[in-house]
Amino acid sequence: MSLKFTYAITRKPGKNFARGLTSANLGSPNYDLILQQHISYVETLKSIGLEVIGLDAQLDYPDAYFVEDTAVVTPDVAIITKPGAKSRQGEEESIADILAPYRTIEHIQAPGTLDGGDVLMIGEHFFIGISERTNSEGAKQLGNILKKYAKTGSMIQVGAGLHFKSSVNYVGKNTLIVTRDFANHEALKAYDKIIVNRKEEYAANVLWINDYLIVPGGFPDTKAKLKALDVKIIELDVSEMQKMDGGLTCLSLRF
Ligand code: CIR
Repeated sequence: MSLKFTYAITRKPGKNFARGLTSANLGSPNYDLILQQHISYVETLKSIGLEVIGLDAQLDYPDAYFVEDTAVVTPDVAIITKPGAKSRQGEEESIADILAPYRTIEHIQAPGTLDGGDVLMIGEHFFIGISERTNSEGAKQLGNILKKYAKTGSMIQVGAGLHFKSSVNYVGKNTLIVTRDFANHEALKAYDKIIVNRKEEYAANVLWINDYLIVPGGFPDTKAKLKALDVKIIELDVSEMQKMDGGLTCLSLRF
């Protein structure tokens, strides 16, 4: 199972990005530094062969550079989400126009809510996290849309952490990187696991893309564990995104 991505959509953080939602308590984020980190992220995606569709900042929506939450893109269809946080509802509207030339468009409808950060695609199957942002109605609608396109979906409770992908990600070779909470989860038993230690839980959010693994800088224990996978690892500093509860996967839509 190795899906090759061609495009990535990203959005520049706005000057007011620090007004976005956060529970991180890691101090105040710096605008110049987040811009630098965002440029490095975009350059990295380009360096591994992706065509990047870079969007301007959306000042009405300080969290809008976390574009992953606005859509779920499969090889056949782009499902435009209904973000669960009130302050983010509306971010998804402009994304539908960007994706329309590439995919059939479907929509999650109210009262369903769904954030892309809760959806993990592994080949033909999609795990859909039920979280503070994604409700079971939104997850059910996504499951029904996926079925139309011959894909399967299953729901999984997120518990701690903002999104499902804050805690669980696919890293190739039938392997997941997971926080301790998901280490023995029945629904994930078909996969081998790399378990991050309690102090490095943030590092469960890694981005597996075209045989590269992009990992957040500053998590040596997790990096050492991932090295055993024998994949090409690229480390990126995303400290300012972490301060806003976001990470590597949230910063792009890959398709
Ligand atoms: C939020 O709370 O919505 C943003 N500050 C962070 C979103 C991170 N997105 C993601 O994990 N997919």
